[in-house]
Amino acid sequence: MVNLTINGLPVQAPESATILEAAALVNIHIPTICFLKDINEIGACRVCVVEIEGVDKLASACNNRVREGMVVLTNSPRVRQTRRTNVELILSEHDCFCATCVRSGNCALQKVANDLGILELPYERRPAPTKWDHSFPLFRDAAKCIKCMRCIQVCDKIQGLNIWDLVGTGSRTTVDVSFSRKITDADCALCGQCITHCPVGALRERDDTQRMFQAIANPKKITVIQIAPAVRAAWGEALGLPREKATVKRLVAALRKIGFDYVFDTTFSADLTIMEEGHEFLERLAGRNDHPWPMFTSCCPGWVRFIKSQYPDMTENLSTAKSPQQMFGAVAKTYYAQLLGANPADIFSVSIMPCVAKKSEAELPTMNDAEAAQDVDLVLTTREIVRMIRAEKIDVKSLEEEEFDSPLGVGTGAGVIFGATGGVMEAALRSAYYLVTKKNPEADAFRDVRGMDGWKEATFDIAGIPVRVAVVSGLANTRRLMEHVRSGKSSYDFVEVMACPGGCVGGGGQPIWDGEELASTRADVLYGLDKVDNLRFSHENPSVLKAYESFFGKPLGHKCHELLHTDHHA
Ligand code: HC0
Ligand code: SF4
Repeated sequence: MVNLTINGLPVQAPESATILEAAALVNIHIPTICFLKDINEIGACRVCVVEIEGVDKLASACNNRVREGMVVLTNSPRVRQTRRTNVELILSEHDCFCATCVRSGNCALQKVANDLGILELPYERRPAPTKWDHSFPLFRDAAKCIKCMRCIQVCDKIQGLNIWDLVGTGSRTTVDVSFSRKITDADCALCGQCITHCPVGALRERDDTQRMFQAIANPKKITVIQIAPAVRAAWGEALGLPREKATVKRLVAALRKIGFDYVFDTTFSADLTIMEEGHEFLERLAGRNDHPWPMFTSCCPGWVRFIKSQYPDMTENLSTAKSPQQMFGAVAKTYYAQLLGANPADIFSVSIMPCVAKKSEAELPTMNDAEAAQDVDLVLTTREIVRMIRAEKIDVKSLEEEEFDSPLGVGTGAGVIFGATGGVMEAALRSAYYLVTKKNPEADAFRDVRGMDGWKEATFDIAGIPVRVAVVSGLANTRRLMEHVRSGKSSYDFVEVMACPGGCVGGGGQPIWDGEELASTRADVLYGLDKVDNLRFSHENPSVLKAYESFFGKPLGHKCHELLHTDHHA
């Protein structure tokens, strides 16, 4: 421990602490913009400058460590003036049209500028012009970029993809797609982690809310919406709802108020996915087809984009099962259209996802096996549905909970935990065990694959067969695992991969809490829901069983192959 003084207060801090961390110990908060713990500690924005007695230059608090006897001032007149000038200079390079910015009210730069009482912009403003392919699901607005480097660092350190880089020199230095590539050619996985770690509005998803309102207003369209597992753990955050009030049933009520015709649950098709993928795994295990090992899950489109661009030779290892989102879309336009007696072409199938990559998954040419164009017509992120709720001025606090529609609104706890890293694996193992032994395991028997570790391994005994599994999240972790698998250093039977750290709960389409990682808290919500669910096994979902009985036939049967599986090569 070292002893120092900050603003006259004595502080004891660990030797490894930065000035920023030491100040927080005594509730002295130093403003930051570019700082991201363990990811971006470079002092680029120079908003956290402090004065250290005996040192000429002001120092950035985020990346300077404490020393014995240090005397620090965080708000001296010199610090105040320099911090203000630094923020004014950042603003001079930033498009400050806050009224039309998606991050207004949730922007680190806006907050610091407001807090410092900057009411005029003294420097000539030079926002960079912007050019972007507006059909791509991820948008970058160069005029809003403040060159904090967070996107570069997150993509590099957490996702191992290096999509972003610094380009240009001198005053023209800016951030852009690396190696002068277009974003569409850059192997971007579309995980959206750069968006959720951008402190301002320079990165965002393509906004599809206005297309959605148009479809709702079209009397010819029957809007059928599905809610992804992880959305239920996060949608209320940005609307000021306490977690216990932000139930999925209250979201169902809000969606009906907006005007969606039928509100369903992706957990239904998560259970359907387990039936298909579980049978597929057992077929591969029995050597009844010639796929290479291990089998990889295929439900995360960020991961599927990653393997296709980085390890194309291993694409064969992916399960052929479509993701729950896509299975749901196919079911909506076939089985459900039949139940409704509707023309599939009149069904407008929509999903709310915690994910940006899901927008591109829905647009894949291979995802249109249903009779009426794409399986899923439009994908909204959690943030977009929050914006729609706001636009409609729906007072979510006063809404009574409402039930999902039937029959595609029935899902199990196994489907709910899909939204957290390890959840797909756990759900699959619960059902694989049953399919092999004809007995249910203890529902929590496979809990060893839970938790936020980026790479987890376990071996489970299923009727005398040792099944070696791995669960990985975050693409840099995934790359490490892939190299181990490829070189033979690690050997598994079944591997779950989610592109976003912590799984979909930490997805790139979720509400943004600058500098905070909420994946773990949200995962706890999902595991809590599973724990109290009456149904915890996908193979016991009555709606799924009925769908097989009356429409799909057997798992892996002809109709299933046609509608619920895909060719990842195409
Ligand atoms: Fe996920 Fe999914 S769990 S990928 O994170 O498998 O987006 O929540 O909807 O499709 O179910 C996302 C979340 C889903 C799908 C499911 C899977
Ligand atoms: Fe999307 Fe989930 Fe994959 Fe992230 S982990 S890219 S949110 S599907």
